[in-house]
Amino acid sequence: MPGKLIVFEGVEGCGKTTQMQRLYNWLIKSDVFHRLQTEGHLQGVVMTREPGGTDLGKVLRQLLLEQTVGPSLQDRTELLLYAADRSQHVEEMIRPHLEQGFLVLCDRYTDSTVAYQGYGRELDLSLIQQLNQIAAQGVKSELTFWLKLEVELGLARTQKRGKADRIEQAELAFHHRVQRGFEALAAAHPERIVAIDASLSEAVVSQTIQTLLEQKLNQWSPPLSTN
Ligand code: T5A
Repeated sequence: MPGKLIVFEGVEGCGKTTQMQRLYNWLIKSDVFHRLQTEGHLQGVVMTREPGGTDLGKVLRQLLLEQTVGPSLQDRTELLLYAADRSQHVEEMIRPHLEQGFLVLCDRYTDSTVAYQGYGRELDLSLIQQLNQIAAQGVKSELTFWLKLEVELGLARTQKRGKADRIEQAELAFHHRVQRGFEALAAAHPERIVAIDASLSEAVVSQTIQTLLEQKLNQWSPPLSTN
């Protein structure tokens, strides 16, 4: 597919949403993006997220994250709802944009299911892999920024924001298992997952991500004059 999927991952409060927005703001004004558009490599850039990247996804997001649903939501049901959200998101939003040549920036994707439902909820990892395959239908991240932050630091950041959602309220041990999931994923997929020290200031984290993406974009689509 002519487009590229770029994903942001990490534990609660690691700064994904902040960094995705900052990357978007930088990208649309950057020389590299302008060149890629002018040379016809890219059509544009869009931002999206999981859960909640489609109209159906917004309803599923409410079911998944609102505390009121918490006690009745079984772990396997939770897994299937995330898979349903992704299936709709890939078909309705991600794949069409990639086919048209867009850069798709996505806040969480398949790795979150492995980390949260696999490691966090301790559901069967091979089952999760199968479900990820069914939902993603071969659409894979080209580059994943793993914003690596201590669990306690991330939770402290989200607590400052106010009321915690259903998953943020899970026990501390759950969040540590999730972190181990991201560590295992990063070790297994060094070709795609880049760890970023998310304890640094927003501006420093942002600069690191911009530099890495710029390098990747130049690598994927070198300037025509050097071909
Ligand atoms: N989930 C998701 C699963 O369980 N399985 C799945 O398959 C999928 C796809 C999603 C939830 O669903 C779970 C994971 C999640 O629990 P969400 O609201 O999208 O819900 O939750 P998060 O993705 O965790 O989003 P958050 O908004 O809570 O965290 P972010 O996006 O990582 O952090 P951000 O950017 O909002 O920043 C949090 C706070 O920290 C500050 C910000 O200003 C903000 O107040 N901050 C910094 N402070 C200091 N230094 C920095 N460098 C900072 N960067 C940000």
